[in-house]
Amino acid sequence: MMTKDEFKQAFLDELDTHFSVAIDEATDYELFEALSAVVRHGYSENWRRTRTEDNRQQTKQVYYFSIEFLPGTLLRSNLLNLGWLDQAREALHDLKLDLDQVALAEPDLALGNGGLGRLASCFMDSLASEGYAANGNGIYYKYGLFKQKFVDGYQVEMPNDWTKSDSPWLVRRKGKAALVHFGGHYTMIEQDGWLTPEYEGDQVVLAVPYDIAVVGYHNHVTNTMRLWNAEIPSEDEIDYRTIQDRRTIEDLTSVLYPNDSTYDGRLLRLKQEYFFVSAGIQSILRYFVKNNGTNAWDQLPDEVAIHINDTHPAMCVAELMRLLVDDYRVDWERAWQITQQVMSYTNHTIMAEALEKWDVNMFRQLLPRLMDIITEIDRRYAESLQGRVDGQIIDRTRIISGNQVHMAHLAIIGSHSINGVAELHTQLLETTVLNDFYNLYPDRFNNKTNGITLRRWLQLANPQLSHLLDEQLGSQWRNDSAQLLKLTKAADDPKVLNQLAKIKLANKQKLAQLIKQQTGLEVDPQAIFDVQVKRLHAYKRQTLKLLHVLALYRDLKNGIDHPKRVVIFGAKAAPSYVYAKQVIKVINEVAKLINHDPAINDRLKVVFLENYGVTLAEQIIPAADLSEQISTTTKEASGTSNMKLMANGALTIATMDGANVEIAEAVGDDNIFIFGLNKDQVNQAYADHSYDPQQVYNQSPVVKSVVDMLIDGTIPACQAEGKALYDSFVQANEPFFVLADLESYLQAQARVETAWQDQEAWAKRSLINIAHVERFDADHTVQLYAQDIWHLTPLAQA
Ligand code: GL4
Repeated sequence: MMTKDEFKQAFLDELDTHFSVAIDEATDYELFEALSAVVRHGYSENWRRTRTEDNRQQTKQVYYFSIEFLPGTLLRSNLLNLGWLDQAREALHDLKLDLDQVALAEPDLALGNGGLGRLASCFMDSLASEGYAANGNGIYYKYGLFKQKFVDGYQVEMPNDWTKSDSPWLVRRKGKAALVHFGGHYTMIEQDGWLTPEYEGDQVVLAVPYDIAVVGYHNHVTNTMRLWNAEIPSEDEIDYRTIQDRRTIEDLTSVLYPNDSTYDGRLLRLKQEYFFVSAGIQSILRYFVKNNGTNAWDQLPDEVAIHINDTHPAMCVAELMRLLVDDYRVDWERAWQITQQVMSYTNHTIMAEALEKWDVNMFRQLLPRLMDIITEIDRRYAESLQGRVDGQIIDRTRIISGNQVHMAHLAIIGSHSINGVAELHTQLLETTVLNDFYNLYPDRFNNKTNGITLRRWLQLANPQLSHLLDEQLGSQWRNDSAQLLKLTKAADDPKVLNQLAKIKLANKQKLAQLIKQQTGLEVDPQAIFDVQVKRLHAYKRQTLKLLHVLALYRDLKNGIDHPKRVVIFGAKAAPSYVYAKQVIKVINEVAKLINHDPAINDRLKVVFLENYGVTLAEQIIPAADLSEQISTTTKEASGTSNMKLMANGALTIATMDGANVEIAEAVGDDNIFIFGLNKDQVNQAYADHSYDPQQVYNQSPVVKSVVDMLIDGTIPACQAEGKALYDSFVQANEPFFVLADLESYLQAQARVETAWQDQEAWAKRSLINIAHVERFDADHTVQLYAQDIWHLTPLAQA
């Protein structure tokens, strides 16, 4: 344990050692670095010991392969998990410093796009906290997710050169580097009776790991997240003398999600995928061989689980086969059995564009040996089913067909477990997208509904609410979220409800300050804070929210009153996603119009905060009254902002999509606002093309009057974009059912307004939401993965 005074001394010592400055001369970043040095001392022994304990106990470990991670900032979460947060806060306070202020100097680690990457980081935190030996395996991108700015209402992307700030959390481990080979060609030669590939003309890249400690909560366990950087092998330096040459290697890990609209962009992405897969698997096998020698391969599944997070790391299947067969000379059949036992795969979306397929020729050129291994896996797969099932099923499920490599098929065929991320999503996988595979291998399919780490999303983001929970429940809920259910006992206690309302108001005041700082806008903390934060995508329907805003504006202009509301958006659009960028432009122009219209008199404000990311989410979410989860039913695999907002007492307005279904089940109909088409109606409309948006538009005066505002000159400065949105809504077979759901959505919003009138009843609903978030605690989710899929037992703690 560390006392406040010890912490203070350690901090001052670090400041002195690193920068030779006194507190009042130090910059915020220097203060942050000194703090992080104290924190590193706090976990370094645990980090080393976790590794040696894993080794000594021969604990089975999971390797979570993910092309994205979104850890955000680590200072306060490491302090929390070490059990030092309060002492650090007080020590800094004594020194006239504010920990939260200093913590703002830390840039977000943003090596992912959105929900998928953030889920990976929540899981890392939960796995360490539950005492599992778990390793993240990903890419050390030089440029993280772009920084978003708005210029004239348009999104502009700025490079995020995060490595410039020398993150104190990363440890470069050159000694653990691996070589990854691309291109060239090979011939099989016989060596001691074994056919072995001999390569020629290939390019060799050095993969150097940067490790980040993942500190478990109050349990002395510290795991590793390993990010691989592409470098020039030192023996090849001579061949890479020009900057141009060096770039061919260094560019490999430069950018997160290269633009895939060009051949070169796609090739680069494929290279990135193989790069971190090969380096990761080589390092796993090296460690295994060090401990077990080269004759104990049957034990591999007892010591190693490899998880394929979405299709990007699906090559894990083929790469493990390649290394076992080519390098370690394991028979194909035996290697295949081992591979299937080791691998498991999570599918994160039913959107077709995310089920990756690669052109066979491109694949072969970049990875000739791997292509042949995949061809052999595919041949044996087809052969094993021949005569047992309908030939068409074989054709539809093969890995290679139509001159393409189907990565999801590779992941499924090579894994013993395939899971979706919410009950509805898994059911849709089983009955539609992956139905053939489900019929072939029903036992491999299972659901693991997503979860969030309540340490970051409740304890750190909302200290006041956490304090109230301590008062009501004792502090046990911090270790065991099931305790939160006991909060329902206080659902009718006016004192508790009042405290809850006060905390929400205080959080809203804080957010109002941030909004003022960043946009210059004044917003009233007494208004409904209505929040939609997530990536910008047609299926997530920020457009529906926009149409609601327009409806409110029209009403207010016509003297029809509504409760005061502040609508808050946070969303990045993919740089090449034209439609999403048009939506941003229109929202920004609508915001400008409404916020400056004196007739509105502050009854409605629209705030689009720039550069949404983990840290901004931590500031917005605790201040939300209403959580917008309004995707087209069947399209959002799970969602996780829905869970974060719920944890902070926001009420949800939602379609019955993704994990919203389970949230509704947990809180009950009275405590959520559900609207819109259900899954059967949506699927029916897809099947028989019965959705006719033009008809909805013509028949509903409400719909027509709102949608027309996009093209009748109401909104200045975005004629083209307004028209683009309008056209998208009325086009034949419009796939996101915006107009179909609009009236139902407006009615649900009317129910929200009625509910808002009774503040105590609102607070009661809020309390019930908080109590039931225990169902979406990632600690629980990873336990289920560990038991059902990876077969891990927690480390016996030393
Ligand atoms: C996503 C889903 O879209 C999202 O619903 C889900 O919560 C998340 C984590 O499972 O995965 N799939 C992809 S691709 N990106 C996501 O955010």
